[in-house]
Amino acid sequence: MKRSLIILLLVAIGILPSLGQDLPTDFLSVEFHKERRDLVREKMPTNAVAVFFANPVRNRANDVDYIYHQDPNFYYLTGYKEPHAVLMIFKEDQEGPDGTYNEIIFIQPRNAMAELWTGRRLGVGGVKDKLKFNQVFNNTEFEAYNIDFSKFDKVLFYDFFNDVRNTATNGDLYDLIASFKKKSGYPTEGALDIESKANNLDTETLDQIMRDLRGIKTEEELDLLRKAVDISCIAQAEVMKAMKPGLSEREVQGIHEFIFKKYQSEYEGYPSIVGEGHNGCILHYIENYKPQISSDKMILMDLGAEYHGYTADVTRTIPVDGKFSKEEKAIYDLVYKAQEAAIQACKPGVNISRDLNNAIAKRIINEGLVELGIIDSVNQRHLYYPHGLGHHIGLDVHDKGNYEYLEPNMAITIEPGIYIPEGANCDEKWWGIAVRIEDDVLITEDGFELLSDLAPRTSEEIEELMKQPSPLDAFVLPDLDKKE
Ligand SMILES: [Mn+2]
Repeated sequence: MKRSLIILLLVAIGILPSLGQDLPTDFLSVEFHKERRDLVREKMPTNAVAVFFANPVRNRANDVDYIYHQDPNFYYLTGYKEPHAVLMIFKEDQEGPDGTYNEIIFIQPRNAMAELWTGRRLGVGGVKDKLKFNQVFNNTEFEAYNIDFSKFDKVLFYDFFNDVRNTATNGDLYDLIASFKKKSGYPTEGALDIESKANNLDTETLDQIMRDLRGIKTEEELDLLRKAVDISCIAQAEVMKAMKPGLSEREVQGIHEFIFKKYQSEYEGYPSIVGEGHNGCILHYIENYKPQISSDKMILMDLGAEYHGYTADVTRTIPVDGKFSKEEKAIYDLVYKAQEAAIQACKPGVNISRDLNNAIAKRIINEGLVELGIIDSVNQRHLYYPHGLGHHIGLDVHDKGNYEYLEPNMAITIEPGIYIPEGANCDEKWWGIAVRIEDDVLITEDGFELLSDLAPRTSEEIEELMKQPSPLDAFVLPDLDKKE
């Protein structure tokens, strides 16, 4: 114990080399991040600077914070995973005391005491060495950093939400934002007004640049995304084997998330949604509170592993007892039919909303609902399919990307659903049936590639897989109530 504590201390103050050898090595490369910054610079207007801030630290309660997650734009451009940092990318070369530069980053300083508690920091040396930035300073130096923002035609940044805590530490994100506002002439009270928008402050252009870039995935990104999707699908398949009446929604969530972690996924890309029966009608049901799921219901499971920043988004809906009832199968097969048709139509040039949803998925669902007698006409307004068909995935589960038309190397979801709540205006045999099938699709030069093919999709394949035993069948824990 004592020895390990001393080692920890030595590492924390930088005397020992970092213990990095046993860490994963398949993160995005330094070259990737640099190339992305060069592409931002290329897309910037002339005589402009782009300013990116790290994500804030979020407090959970008292002295416990939520696990820190870097702002995806910031991570995409730097690889830096720590808070309290600001990055500036200049369109044109700038002259400084140490020569010419076109980017500069301010990061949180090393601090032996803080690192002992919360983990290693890269510090200025680490950012130079590992992330290959030349101009690196501690965030405490930003306030005194001499920059005349008024000389630029455009100062590009994302507007602020005024939700950042001012901590006792000098140079924290609150201070960085305050210094930037002061230096750039941003109004000290409230948000940006029309008047200041008339000057060189621009809070719109940067997001379009980031959408253009992040919406098209590189091979390096796709390696990570494929991994996240494969892991999520393997989890869905394993849960199909392990599913049985009496499990709790949370336990089902736990099986998925255990498998994510078994494959070294750091996080879930979004709060896991596991809803039995009518709970599936709540689109973002994350309470997952039902203690015992019933044999006569379906369970909707929408979960995504996040692997090295990239998140999958896969949904399967399965019968708890392994066999779809007649009504469940009718709705399931209809959603599948709509989804499969939309997937098959994925290719460059098409529009998700107009060409894939309205012309295909929605039409098929409405025609099917008429056939089943659930609605009267294909044009009837209803809320059984109330959401969009799909979205980009990547560093964000609802990733940045353009939606005008699909292009090669875009990664999107296709996720139609039908949700019939209790008391709906149709035969009550349909009540409580909620189905979503969500798959992840890569757009290729001439069509698409289904990324999420490791989890069965058709009702027949699902029933077949659910017959298989699971190693979890034998996993029995002591009963808490029986404790002496
Ligand atoms: Mn989704």
